[in-house]
Amino acid sequence: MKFDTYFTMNEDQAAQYASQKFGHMFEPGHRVTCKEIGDGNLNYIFRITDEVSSFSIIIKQSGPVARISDEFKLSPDRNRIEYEILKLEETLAPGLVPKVYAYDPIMNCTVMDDLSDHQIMRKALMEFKTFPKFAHDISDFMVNTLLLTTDVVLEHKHKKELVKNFINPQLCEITEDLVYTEPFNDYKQRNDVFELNRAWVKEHIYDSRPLNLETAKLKFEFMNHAQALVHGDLHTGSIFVKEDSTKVIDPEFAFFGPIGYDVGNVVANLIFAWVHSDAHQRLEHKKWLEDTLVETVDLFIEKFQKAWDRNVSEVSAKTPGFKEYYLQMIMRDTAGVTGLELCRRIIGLAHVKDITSLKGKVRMRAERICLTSAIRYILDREKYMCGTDFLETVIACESEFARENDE
Ligand code: SR1
Ligand code: MG
Repeated sequence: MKFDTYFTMNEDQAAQYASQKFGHMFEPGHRVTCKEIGDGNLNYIFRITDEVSSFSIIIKQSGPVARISDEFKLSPDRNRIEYEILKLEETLAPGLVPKVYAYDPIMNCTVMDDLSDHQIMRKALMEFKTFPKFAHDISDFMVNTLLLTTDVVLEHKHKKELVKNFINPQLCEITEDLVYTEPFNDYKQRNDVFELNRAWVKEHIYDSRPLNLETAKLKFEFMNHAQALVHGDLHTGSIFVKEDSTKVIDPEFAFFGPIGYDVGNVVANLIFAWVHSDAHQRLEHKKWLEDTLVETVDLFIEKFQKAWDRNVSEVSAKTPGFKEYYLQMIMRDTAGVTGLELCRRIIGLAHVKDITSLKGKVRMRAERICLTSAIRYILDREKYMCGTDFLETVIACESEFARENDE
């Protein structure tokens, strides 16, 4: 096999491919085995291990359709986007992304570090683990990859070149459909709503004119506000963690969009972990998540302001008051996206295990706390200025649910 024509590989073929194309990365006399370990919605992840030295690498291959459903036809060029972005992010946020070694535009594969000493954060949080460095690391990652790719920092023509290079229409279309459109009207009839909340969702989400109007506004902001190079899918399934390390993976949805898209995804996914810990009565873990949520938002704001003062030289951006205006816009978008992500993972096609692992009334309650919070984040998004503002909403919605249901 020459691997000079694209096809999607099985484990044996991936092992052969690794030996033939990337044999130089292993010791002489290596004998590689391969296991497909992907559990995401889109790609194939092959772990290639040398049985002699135990050294391993990851080969990520993108297929022509999504794993979750072949309704989604996708250009395998997303692999190039991912490779180039990981390279760029390593320069902007050193140590916070996996190292990438090669990209093969024929087989649509990227070769990168095996992070098997880390764990996917969603899974780790569902096992009630805590990560003391997380808020520091993720706020560093966001400030550095986001502020430093805006045109308040970059030379304007250079920034426009980057916008062109990372135009990502198919993956953006998935987000436009799955995050911004379908959860609010089910117009493609592929939402998947938990039975005990179906009537509630119809009344409070599908039939809410104010919510439909505000989410339409947010959708066109997402499509038209080329503010910074966003990761585009920064949920806890895109973050690897261990006690002293955080690595952000999977930037294939990246494009120039609103900064709040990334920050809001992080906040919403901490809230999913929070309702999960609450459902299991793991109150200490729940408290750690509350502190982490507040700290993540507040550190983001604090570091963003400091990085702004260090890096911004653009003449208009230096106008007194502009930094505060800009940050307020980011917080408003963050609140909107927090609400959108909470809705879409509960109502839409692509769910999260924090919620789907819960059963019966426990799941119904967790979903309702998320959804009532989501509505507030979206409708009142101008009011969110700091971490505590975000936390107060979920706590208020939890209390209201308890009152209304005589708990
Ligand atoms: C068809 S892809 C569904 C979801 O999986 C990805 O991780 C993104 O979050 C996308 O929305
Ligand atoms: Mg992904």
